[in-house]
Amino acid sequence: MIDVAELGKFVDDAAMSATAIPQITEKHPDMFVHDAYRIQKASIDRRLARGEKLIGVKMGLTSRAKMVQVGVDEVIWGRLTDRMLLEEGATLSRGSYVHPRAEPEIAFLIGKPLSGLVTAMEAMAAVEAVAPAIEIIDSRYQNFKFTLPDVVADNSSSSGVIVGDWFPRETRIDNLGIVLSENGMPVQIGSTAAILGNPVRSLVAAAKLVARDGLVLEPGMIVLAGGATAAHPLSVGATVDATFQTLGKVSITVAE
Ligand code: OOG
Ligand code: MG
Repeated sequence: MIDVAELGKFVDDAAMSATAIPQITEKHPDMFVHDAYRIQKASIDRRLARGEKLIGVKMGLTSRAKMVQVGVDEVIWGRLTDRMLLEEGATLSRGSYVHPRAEPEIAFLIGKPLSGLVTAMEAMAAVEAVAPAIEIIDSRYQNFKFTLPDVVADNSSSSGVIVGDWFPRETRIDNLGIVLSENGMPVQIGSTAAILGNPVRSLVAAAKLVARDGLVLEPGMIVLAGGATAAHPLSVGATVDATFQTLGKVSITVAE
């Protein structure tokens, strides 16, 4: 039997103390993805009860590069809270994470309520603005190893979000070159087209998946479309920049 509340506390405690934990499926090999989403919600409800605010959702494993990197080939989602927001150019503390990685992403700012089965045009009509972004992911599992239900229970590794300048909804985001650099050296090169062919498809998927949990993407919420390249590990002393064709740069520096 899966104890949703207890496992929600297990992943929440791991995130709060930056402690690596064994995969839940070691003890519960028969855990369903459906149970994992209930654990995710239980862990985030604990954060909300402590005063954090839900600010949006992140999509994950929406590019081939990401699926290959973690060995899970299904699109997943997680919840973002205000505590995960970092300022553009901020310095993060390596010690607050287990094994953080950076991913170049596209962020959508929701302008009108969005949920359920929608077309790409309907999804874009609900968007207020788009921006370049970096997501900091930090699986709480030992060695960054997990199965599909494990990663879903661990809020799809959500850990930090840095959003760059916002651009109007009409701005092209379908095939923009991206260079992810560490201390000026390119470490990942890609295109926003790697995100399901076009990041808007990730927003369509977000609307569909959150609806299953009775959630609506509300005005003011952020949706992260998923990493366009493999994620890059963050080490102390690194300044990581994601530069997007026409959208500019987002950066983060890592201290002890
Ligand atoms: C799972 C989260 C994936 C993305 O953008 O694909 C993700 C992980 O790789 O830990 O955030
Ligand atoms: Mg991501």
